[in-house]
Amino acid sequence: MLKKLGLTVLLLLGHGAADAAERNFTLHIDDGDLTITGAGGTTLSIWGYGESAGLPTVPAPTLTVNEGDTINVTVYNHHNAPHNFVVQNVTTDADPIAANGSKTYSFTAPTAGSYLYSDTLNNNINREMGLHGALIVRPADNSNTAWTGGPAYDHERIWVISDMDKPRWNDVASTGGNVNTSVYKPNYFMLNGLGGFDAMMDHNTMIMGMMDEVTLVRIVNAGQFSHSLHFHGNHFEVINFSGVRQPTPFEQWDTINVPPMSVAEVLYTVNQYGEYPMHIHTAQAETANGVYLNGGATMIMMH
Ligand SMILES: [Cu+2]
Repeated sequence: MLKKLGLTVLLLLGHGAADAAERNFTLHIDDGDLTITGAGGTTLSIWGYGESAGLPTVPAPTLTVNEGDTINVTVYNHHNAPHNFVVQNVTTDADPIAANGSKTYSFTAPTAGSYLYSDTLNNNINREMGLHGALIVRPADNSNTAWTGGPAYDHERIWVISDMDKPRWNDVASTGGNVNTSVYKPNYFMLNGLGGFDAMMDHNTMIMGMMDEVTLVRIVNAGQFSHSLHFHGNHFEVINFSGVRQPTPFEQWDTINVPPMSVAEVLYTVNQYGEYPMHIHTAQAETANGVYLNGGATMIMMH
C-alpha cells in the first residue's frame, strides 16, 4: 500500500512537473459576423479573436492552462485598426498591435481560477464588438478542483456573458464611423455568443447532471452592464466572487450579480430532478431585440 501510494505521489509529481509547461496560443483578430438565430435574431457585425485567420468567434477561444505555466499568446491583427490582448487583473501590457501587425504577450499563469481577456482599447468599443474571452487556470495537478485543495466538481461550464448595441455601436463601428459612446442601449444579450433559444440547447452551455453531481460554473461578464443570473431548481454556492475566494461554508444564493469585466465561480449541485431555466434577471437582458428569452438564458437539466 505504501509502495503504491509512493508511486502515486511520484506519478502526481511527475504529472505536475510536466504540466508546468510552456503553453503557446495563437489568436487572429478579424472582422466578421455573429448570427443570433430564432425570433428577434439577426446578424451582427463583429470584431473577434479566432483560432484561425478570417474566422473570428464570439466569445474568443477559451484558453485553458495550469497554474504556473508559462503562457505565450501570439496575436495577429488582420483588422484595419489597432487592438490588444489584456487579461484582466493578470497582465499589464496594453500596448496596441497595429493593423496587419502581430505581438506575443508572455506571462505566467496566475493562481487557479477564471479570468476575462479582452481588447481594452477604444473606449470599450473593441470589447463590445466581440474581442473578449475566458482564460481558465486549473490547479497545477490538473485535478477537477476549483483550486489546489479547493472544492471538487464533476462538470464544468464556462458562461461568457456579452451585450451588444447593434444600431448605435456595431453598425457604426463596423462601417468605420464614430460611435457615440455616451449612448449605449444594447438590444442583444448573449451567453457564450448564443441567444437564449440556442443556449438552452447547447450542451456546452446548459447545465446537465445526475443526482448529487456538482457543476462548477465559471461566469465571465464581458458585457458593459452588470448582469444578475438567476438559477432555478436549486441554490448554488459562491466560491469565488470578483476574484476573491469565498470562505467556508460558502454562501448559498439563487441569484448572483456579476459586474462588467468581473468573474464569479459557483457550484451548482443537483439535488432534485427536473428541468429549470437559468436567466438573467433584468427583463431586457433576457431578450433578443425585445423577443423574450432569446437573450441571456439557458437551461438546467437534471436526470
Ligand atoms: Cu428567475
